[in-house]
Amino acid sequence: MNALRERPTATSTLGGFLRLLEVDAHKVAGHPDAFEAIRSGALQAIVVHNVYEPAVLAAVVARLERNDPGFLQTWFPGKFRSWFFGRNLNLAEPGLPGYFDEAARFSSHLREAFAPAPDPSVEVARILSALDGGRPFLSPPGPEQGQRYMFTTLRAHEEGGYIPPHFDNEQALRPTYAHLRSLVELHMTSYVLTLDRAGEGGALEVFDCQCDPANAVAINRDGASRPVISGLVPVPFRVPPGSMIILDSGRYLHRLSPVEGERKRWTACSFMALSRKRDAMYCWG
Ligand SMILES: O=C(O)CCC(=O)C(=O)O
Repeated sequence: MNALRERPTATSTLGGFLRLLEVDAHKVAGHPDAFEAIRSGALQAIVVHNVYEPAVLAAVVARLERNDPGFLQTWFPGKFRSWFFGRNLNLAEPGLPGYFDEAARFSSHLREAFAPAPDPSVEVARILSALDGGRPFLSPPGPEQGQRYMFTTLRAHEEGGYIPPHFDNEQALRPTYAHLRSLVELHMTSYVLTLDRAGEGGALEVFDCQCDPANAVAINRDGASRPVISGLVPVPFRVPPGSMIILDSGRYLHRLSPVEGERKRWTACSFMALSRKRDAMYCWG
């Protein structure tokens, strides 16, 4: 018996600016232009429901809670009260020493954590690809033969954990992006797949405040031009376990509101950008 209740497809406008497509994972083949609509600015977000069944995720989260596969654990800056399984490219060492060996181990731990279900580098990639006319979604190649970046990272946000407002396009300036920048276009998007939701809080909040990729880089360089958000009411997403949101997080200012209560918020999250040849979407954590 299929444990999933299929969700109806819907489009809506939230907060007067955010155009959203909601679609069930079984129906994504009917929306091959959805990713292109994000690139063109006609859509800002897509929520895909039923990417994984609840029973699959319950087993995955139980394994993550005891770090059963032996993932590499790394941390957000302390005040964010959150950590990664895997290594976030923003927070890696410039020059990426050891990163590609870690990436190879991460990819087999990820497979193990989701087995017998396909892990996100397969299942999420398949769904994203269907929403982009069949374009492959895969981790970018590293500088040396056989190397690959981490397709994603898994994240745990504890009570009080948050991420302050930012544009993902700002990341292009980081020294750890030196090689990746040569492979991808500037504009980034992201997905966040909910593995387990916090009791309260832990919402991805999106502001009606945008900048194009080149401007995001300028804003990052010049703190004085950071956007003022007082007075803006964000659109909150508390995406249920098994569903994922794809967001134009490069262009739209967003943040993670503080997790409330003891239950951790577990997610898989990747950043994505078109390869310069436009023959793939590269995904990294
Ligand atoms: O976890 C989320 O919902 C947002 C993550 C995010 O904004 C980021 O990592 O840049």
